[in-house]
Amino acid sequence: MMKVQRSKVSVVNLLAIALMGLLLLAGCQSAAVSPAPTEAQPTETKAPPTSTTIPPTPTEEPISPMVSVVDQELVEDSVVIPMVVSAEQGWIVIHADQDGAPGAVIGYAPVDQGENNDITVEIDTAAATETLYAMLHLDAGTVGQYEFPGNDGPVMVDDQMVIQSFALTAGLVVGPALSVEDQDIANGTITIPQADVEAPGWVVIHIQIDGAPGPVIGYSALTEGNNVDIDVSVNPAEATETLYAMLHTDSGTVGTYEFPGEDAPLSVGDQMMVKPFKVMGLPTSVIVMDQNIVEDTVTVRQVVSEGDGWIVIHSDQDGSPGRVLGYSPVVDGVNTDIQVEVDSFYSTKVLYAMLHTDAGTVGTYEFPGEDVPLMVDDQMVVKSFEMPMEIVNLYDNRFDPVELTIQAGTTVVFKNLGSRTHTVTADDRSFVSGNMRSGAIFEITLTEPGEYAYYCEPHGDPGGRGMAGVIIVTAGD
Ligand SMILES: [Cu+2]
Repeated sequence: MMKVQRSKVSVVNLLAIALMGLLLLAGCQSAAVSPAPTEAQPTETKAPPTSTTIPPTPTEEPISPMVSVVDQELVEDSVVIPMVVSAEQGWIVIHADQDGAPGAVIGYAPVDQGENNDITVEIDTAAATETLYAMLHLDAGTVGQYEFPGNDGPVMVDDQMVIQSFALTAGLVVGPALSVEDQDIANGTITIPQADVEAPGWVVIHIQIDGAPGPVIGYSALTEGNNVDIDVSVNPAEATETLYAMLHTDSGTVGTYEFPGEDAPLSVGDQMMVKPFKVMGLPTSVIVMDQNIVEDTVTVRQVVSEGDGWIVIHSDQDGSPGRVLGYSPVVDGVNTDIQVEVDSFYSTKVLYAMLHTDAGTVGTYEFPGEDVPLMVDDQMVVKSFEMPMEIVNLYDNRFDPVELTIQAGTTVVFKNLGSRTHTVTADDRSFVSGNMRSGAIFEITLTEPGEYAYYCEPHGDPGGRGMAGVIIVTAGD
């Protein structure tokens, strides 16, 4: 084994010597014939100029502010701006689109001097539009505090804003959203700052009754998506001091407001989209709803008075205000839910609430006398209202009206305005008043459709003879 190894070593040594000789020969040949190694030469030529020009270049070049954007999906209520280059500390501000131009600011984030990458900006998604604008603003006021309107205006380069628009390709859920603001109503227009809907709808203005939305006094159509500064025409004399803006659907005939009907309030979960707001500058006015007299009391919902005065309830006399049934004092300005005690016996189905002055002895109602109706532009300030109940008067010796048609469920009040004693007795005796002296009242509520003949026992007979009448009850709503 040892011998074999030795002989091998000597062979290897010989081969190594021979190879070295060959390499040396080759080296001498290549040096003479082929060109020098390619890598060495450029390094030698480039090195000298680089070393002399590096230090001054970056600091002397001015920074050109720029914003680059990409269309993107809205993720976690934020957008990402890939790159912003700013000459100084500033803000990247996201604007919503308004009529093809930058509108409301919906988010912002600080940027440093120089290049900023992948800036995440949280935005108000309720106010976001499909098209958004990323705009470079200064941070000129208190550093780190976004002041706009104020010191932190847009960065201007050659009189141009540094701005790029981009689109939200997905993730933006439009509405429903609604915002309101307190405002002056004097011009007859209410402005709703914002209403977003997923399909065409309506923004509807309700007055306030019992602390909740009551009758509608105006509405405007909404287009699908984002709606801003929506004007709604209303009659200020019909407006309560607190109004409600409510979103309704446009479910029936599109473009026609149908409520009561198919254009019901829009709900999110179990919640209606409704917001209260206050109005200033209400004109002298009276608001009163149809109502029955309950416990000799009428409620007037709102009186806006010019000076102290009285709200006076009148009965109807041939289509105009007649006998005074009751009154309550009102003060200068807005009065809400005024209870007026009335003499219900002399009430008519139609009643009037009229604003009178308190011109004589203050606090004493003097009419006829000095407390005359308040006149605004030669007009009385008066509102008529109706009692849902029906009235049949008993005279000597007749019923008035003789024939009455009502809907099922309506209350009928019989009042003896005559001097004698009468009765209201159904022919089939389904209702019997008993003796009604002068001034007596008898009430019935008929719920079943049909024809109900009745008579006065002393002065008539069944079958419509003498002092008799009939009530026709139709099916209710
Ligand atoms: Cu009679």
